[in-house]
Amino acid sequence: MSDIVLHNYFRSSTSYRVRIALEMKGLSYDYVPHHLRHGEHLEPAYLAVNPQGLVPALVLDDGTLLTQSLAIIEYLDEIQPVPPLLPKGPLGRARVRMLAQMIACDIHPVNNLRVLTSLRTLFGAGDQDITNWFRHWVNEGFQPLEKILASSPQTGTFCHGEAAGLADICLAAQVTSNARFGVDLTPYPTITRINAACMALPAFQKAAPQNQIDAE
Ligand SMILES: N[C@@H](CCC(=O)N[C@@H](CS)C(=O)NCC(=O)O)C(=O)O
Repeated sequence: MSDIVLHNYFRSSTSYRVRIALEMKGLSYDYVPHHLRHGEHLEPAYLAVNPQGLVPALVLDDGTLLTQSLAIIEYLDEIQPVPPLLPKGPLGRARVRMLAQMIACDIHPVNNLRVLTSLRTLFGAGDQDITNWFRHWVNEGFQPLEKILASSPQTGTFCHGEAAGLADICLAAQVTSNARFGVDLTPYPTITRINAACMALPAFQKAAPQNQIDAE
């Protein structure tokens, strides 16, 4: 039994973000899967853990609940500062948070399972409509992200310099989800290059959806 319990789902990109951070920090944790497609995250037992009915949720040994992947990752970064997931200076920190939030706040929420499900149930969307919707919102976010990354001298092997951090975690998790919807990455050479650099790192591989106990 670890001090940290992670409620999550192998395919969830926000769960993937937290798993990457845990692996990068070398923190051990108990993995509790909840099958989103089977609606397990909406059952009373899980709502008693996280009333929001979303994964990931981190439960600490004193019972403290933490939700919201970015808040969880920043907490992990503070309790285990090595390797750092944010740069030291205020401007660098703001830039990395900006890049992370372009994905976490402006792409992921509109492509979440419950949104895609509502498109079906409220508006009769079919599989192709859902795929088009998903691709549309990724492209809306990736076009400016590519421009910013490609034009900034602060971009290095990773989103910010030569070490992977919070923005890279969000980028790699989003690119992984994109694959399920066949998003064409050809227009995004910088994002593609950074994703490849991330996926060469053991933490990103170990945390990847296909390597989890609930993978299908
Ligand atoms: N802002 C939250 C989003 C969490 C979230 O939406 N998780 C998704 C999986 S990636 C989920 O639980 N979806 C369930 C649903 O949409 O019904 C975070 O960053 O942790």
